[in-house]
Formats: sequence, C-alpha cells, structure tokens
Amino acid sequence: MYAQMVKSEGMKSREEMSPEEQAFQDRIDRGEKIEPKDWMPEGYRKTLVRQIGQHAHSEIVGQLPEGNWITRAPSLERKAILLAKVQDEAGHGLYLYSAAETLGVSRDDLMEKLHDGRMKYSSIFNYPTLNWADMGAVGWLVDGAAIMNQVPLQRTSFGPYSRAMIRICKEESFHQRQGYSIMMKMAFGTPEQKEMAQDALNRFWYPSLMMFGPSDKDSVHSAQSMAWKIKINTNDELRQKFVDQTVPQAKYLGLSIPDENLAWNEEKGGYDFSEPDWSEFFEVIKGNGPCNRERIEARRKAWYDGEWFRDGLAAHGEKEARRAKAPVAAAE
Ligand code: FAQ
Repeated sequence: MYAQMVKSEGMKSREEMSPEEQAFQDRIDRGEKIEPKDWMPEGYRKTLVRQIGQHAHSEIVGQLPEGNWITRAPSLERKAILLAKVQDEAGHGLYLYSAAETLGVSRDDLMEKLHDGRMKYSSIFNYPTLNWADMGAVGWLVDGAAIMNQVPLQRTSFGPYSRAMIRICKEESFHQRQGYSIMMKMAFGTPEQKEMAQDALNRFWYPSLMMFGPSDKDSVHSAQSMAWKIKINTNDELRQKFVDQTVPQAKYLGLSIPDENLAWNEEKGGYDFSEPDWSEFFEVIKGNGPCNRERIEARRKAWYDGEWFRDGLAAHGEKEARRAKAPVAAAE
C-alpha cells in the first residue's frame, strides 16, 4: 500500500532497536498513548516538536490572511463570524504551543525559530487573500484540508497532541462550514459574485492540495512518523480523500475545479487529478512564496510590540512568587 514511501533517515529495524526502543515501539503498536513524562526516543520527541511547533505556527500565521478582511466584511453578521473564527485559530495555536512545551521546549525558543526561519509553517499562508470571495475559499478549502489532515491526528500517539486535536477539530468543522456558506452566497449570487467565487477557487485549489505535504515518494518523514503513529495516513492518501470530498461540493456550487485532468476513476473509486506544481511548493517552503516576507515581518512585529506586556507579566509573576515564599509577619 505504501510502496511509494521512502525510508526515513535514521529509521531503525526492530533488530537495530535497543530494548528500551523495542518496548516503546510495542506500546505504540498496542495503541497506548505516550505521555510527557514517559521515556521516548529522542527522534520521537524531536519529530513531535517539529510537527506540533509547525502546526502551532501555522495556526498563528494563519490568522493573517483572514484577519486582513475583518474590517472589510460585507455585513455585521459576517464580521462577527469571521472575528470568532480568527480568534479560534489563536486558541488552536495556544493549545498546540502548550502541547509542544510538555516536550521540554520553551515557547520563546519556538518563536525565535519561527522568526529566523529555522521553523516552518504551512505553505498555504504565503498566498494573498485578494477579496471577500477568498474568505469563502479559505474556509471551504483551507479549513477543509486542515480537517482532513487533523481528524486522524486525534488518534496520534502523543497524548497532549491528540487531546488538543479533538477540540481543534470541533472548531475547524464550524470554520469549514462558514467558508462554504460564503461560497454558496457568492456562487448563487450575481454573475459577478459567481465569477469572484470561481476565481478564488482557481487560485486556492492547488495551494490547498499542497497543504498535505509533498507526494509520498518525496515525503522524508512519513515512514518513521507513521511507524510511531505520529502520522496516521500518508500525504497522498489524505490529498486523495480531500479531492474526492471537495469535487461534489464544487459541483453543487456550479463551480469548476481548475484541472482538465480531473476524472472519476471507477477502478480506484476516486478521482484522478493533476498534481500541484511541486517546484512552486518547494520554493514557497524555502521562503520564496508571494507573502513569506510579509507574514514573518507581521509576526516579528507583533512579538516585539508585545514584549513590554510579557516582561510586565513575568515581573509581576516573580513578585507574587517572592511574596508567597516570604514568612507571614507576626500578628501585632
Ligand atoms: N507547508 O516529510 P514530509 C491550519 C515540509 S492547518 C510547509 O511529508 P511531514 C488551520 C515538512 O515540514 C495547517 N512545509 O513532512 C488553519 C518537511 O520539512 P522539514 C497546518 C511543509 O511533517 C486553517 C518537508 O516539507 N497543519 O493551520 C508542508 O511528515 C485556516 C518534507 O515533508 C499541520 O501542521 C506544508 N504544507 O508531513 C489556520 C498539521 N508539507 O520539517 C488558519 C500537522 C510538508 O523536514 C486558517 N502536520 N512540509 O524541514 C502534519 O500533518 C505534517 O507535518 C504534514 C507534513 C502533513 C504537514
């Protein structure tokens, strides 16, 4: 089934594992959850910090393309909904940073690595949102792809990550629906609105397919991450499921998927479709997408603008801790 998957660097066969590593793998194979204080191989810990950290950064950077449209929402109701959605993404980032912190990394360290380019965030957030129809496309396609990837992650082997995903998935389904509701309004609206909806679908289709990561033959981490049940499915499996789910939704809207090779394949029970332009994907994750610089600049600014507040909070926390430790003055 996973014939195309490459072996991850440093991945050990059972014979190469130490007794501790074998016992750990047995726990994973039995479907047990791993908790922060349990023994774990260093590679497992590092992979989780990378994936959960990247995921947390995606939620936070992911607020920017939609945050840009809060003040320009077409009605008070749409504004309230979008505001709630963007706030949810901030909450997701916080659960995920907390899950990463249980692995012994500090939030300051994760932030520093985001800001200086040592850690990634999802490629999708390096594309611009040009008009209101893009809010529909982001909710429908980007949150739709995010849920497709995150529902299986509720069963991931690391307890804090899996528990964070359960809550996040509940909120993501509301996000996907609000996006589809915007698309319905536009697609069933005036011809100009329908045209905007089609244009947004055209621009977001391939970047959404890229969210699942490179094709299995280029996915360097999948084999090891799946053996550790950090990932439950391969990138290509989830991409296929996303296409199969989304095509009928586009048909209902009367919109066309921008892919002339899209065709139902009876034998595999799914759609055949064109691969995204992988050279574009690798350029975007190297930092050369349309909005990479702008996104990182916005995050750096927010981090430094908030420094006085974090310092004040920490100073107050230290003062409180000193007070709690001080001997109680004898009653007069
Ligand atoms: N973007 O070997 P693989 C959201 C990197 S949802 C950037 O296949 P892996 C919600 C990868 O890190 C979006 N980089 O890697 C929202 C690795 O590079 P490295 C976030 C990518 O980890 C919606 C290299 O390529 N969701 O934010 C991407 O096994 C709307 C090789 O790739 C998650 O993070 C990419 N798309 O599989 C918020 C879900 N794909 O680190 C606001 C959790 C791959 O060695 C608005 N993460 N790379 O330098 C995962 O499931 C996995 O990490 C994958 C990648 C599937 C993303």
